[in-house]
Amino acid sequence: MELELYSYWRSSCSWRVRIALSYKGLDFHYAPIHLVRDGGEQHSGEYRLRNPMEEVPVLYVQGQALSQSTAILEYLEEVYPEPALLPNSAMERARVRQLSQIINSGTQPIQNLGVMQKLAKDCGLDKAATQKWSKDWISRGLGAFAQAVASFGGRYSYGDEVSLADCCLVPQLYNARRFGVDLAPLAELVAIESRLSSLPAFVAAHPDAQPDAQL
Ligand SMILES: N[C@@H](CCC(=O)N[C@@H](CS)C(=O)NCC(=O)O)C(=O)O
Repeated sequence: MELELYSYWRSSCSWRVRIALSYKGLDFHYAPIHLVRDGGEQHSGEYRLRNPMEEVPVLYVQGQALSQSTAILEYLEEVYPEPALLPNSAMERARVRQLSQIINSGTQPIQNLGVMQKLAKDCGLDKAATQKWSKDWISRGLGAFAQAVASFGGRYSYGDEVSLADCCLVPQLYNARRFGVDLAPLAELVAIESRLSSLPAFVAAHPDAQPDAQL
C-alpha cells in the first residue's frame, strides 16, 4: 500500500503517526511541511486542500488524505493489526484510548503553535506568557496521565505492551521539556519513556531522525 506522510520533524501529532508506522513496519514517503518558515507552510492554499485545519499530520493512503492523528492511528491499527497497539478486551482498549485522549484532546490542542500565536496576536501575551500557558497545560495533562498510569500502567503506559497511549506520551514529554515543565513529579512517565526510547520504532520516529530535522 502506498503511504505518504505530511509531517514536521517536531510536530508531536506527526510523531505519533511516525511511531505507529514504524512499529508496524510500514514504509512511507516523508513530505515535510515547515510549520514556521514563511508564516507556516500549513497555511498555504495548496496545503489547505490537503487539510482544511491547516495542521500536520496528513497521511495519504493510495491517494486518499487522512487527517487527525488518532483517526490515522486507529486506521493503521485496523488495517495492520499486527503488531498490535491496542489490547484485546473492550475495557483495556478503552483504557488505552482514555490515556491517548488525555493528551490528544486534553493537552496538545491547548498548547499548539496556532493557539500560542493567537494568544500573542489577539491577547497581547509576550513570549514568556505564552510559554507559561503551554507549560501549565502540559503539566496538568501529564499529571492526569501519570495518575492514570499509577492505576493501570506497567512497563509501558498501559500494562506491559506498547500501545497507542505510548505513541502519544513520548512526543508530549518532548514538548514538556521544550516548555520547561518540571518532570520530577512525573518520574514514572520518564521511566516509561526511557524504556520506549530504545525500541527501534521509537528511534526511527524521533524528530532528530527526520529528513527535515534542523539540528
Ligand atoms: N488534532 C490534530 C492536531 C494536529 C496539530 O495540532 N498539529 C500541529 C503540530 S503537532 C500543527 O500542525 N500545528 C500548526 C499550527 O498550529 O499552525 C491531530 O491530532 O492530528
